[in-house]
Amino acid sequence: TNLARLLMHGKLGGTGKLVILPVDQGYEHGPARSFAPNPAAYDPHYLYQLAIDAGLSAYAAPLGSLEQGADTFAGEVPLILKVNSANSLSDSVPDQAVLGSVDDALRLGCIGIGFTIYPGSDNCFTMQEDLAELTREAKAKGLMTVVWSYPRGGKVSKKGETALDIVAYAAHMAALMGATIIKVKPPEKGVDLKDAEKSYKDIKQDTLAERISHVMQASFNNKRVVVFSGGGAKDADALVEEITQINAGGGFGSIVGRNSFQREKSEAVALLNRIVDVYKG
Ligand code: FBP
Repeated sequence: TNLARLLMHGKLGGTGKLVILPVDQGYEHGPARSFAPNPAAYDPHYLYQLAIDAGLSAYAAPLGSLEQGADTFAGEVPLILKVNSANSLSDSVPDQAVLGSVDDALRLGCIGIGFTIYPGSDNCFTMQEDLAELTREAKAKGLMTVVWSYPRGGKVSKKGETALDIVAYAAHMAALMGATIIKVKPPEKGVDLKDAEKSYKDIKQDTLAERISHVMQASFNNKRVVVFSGGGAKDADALVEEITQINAGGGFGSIVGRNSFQREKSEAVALLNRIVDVYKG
């Protein structure tokens, strides 16, 4: 029912496709790095209103910012509570602190929780065990889980974080963990794991659409809902072209943070409308 609330909401309601606004970058990258390009976005109310004005499927954020508008905007946009976060001040191995709970999500009327794992990191087993426990509780209480599956550390090279074999592996692990929605980065050409070349020799990967198609294959042959992140600031036409390929490859949608809230409001809504139109076909 909560997944349906998301899939029936906004401009993509009923199409089976989705676009989510995620705003946890203030925590992950720092406030000025995130919001200086468009200072209005320091205000959590602005972010709620952006998701509403653009007719997006859902808005995802950490506890403090969701609490700032959950009453004012009650019922206007499905909410996802991002329950864990990394920060850019720490120099430890890639890790996230769990800062919110399933009960917080219920209290705020959210449809689900969001959780990041860093497969590869020395802390990945603890993160995955935390996710398993929270997923069990979320499902028992009727909430969905959105898993940000971002390989990082361990055998994964810095450049390899977005290599095709690594992204497909990340999506597959999230599927096996029972994620309702899987979030990965758009895959690039090439493999990163030493012994992956052989397995990939017949997998087409020249175009982004082909690479997306393989990620969808790794997600139980298209049976799981997989969405792709927008990444750092990009030219609008380049982002729309990237999303056209994601759609052509069978991706279910996008999570677009910086490329929306770092633009001035009317420009952001215009770009998000173009993205929605791509997914509407
Ligand atoms: P963007 O569209 O801004 O890339 O947001 C997606 C996201 O997953 C955010 O939720 C998160 O803060 C950020 O990217 C993390 O990216 P990274 O770990 O690469 O810094």
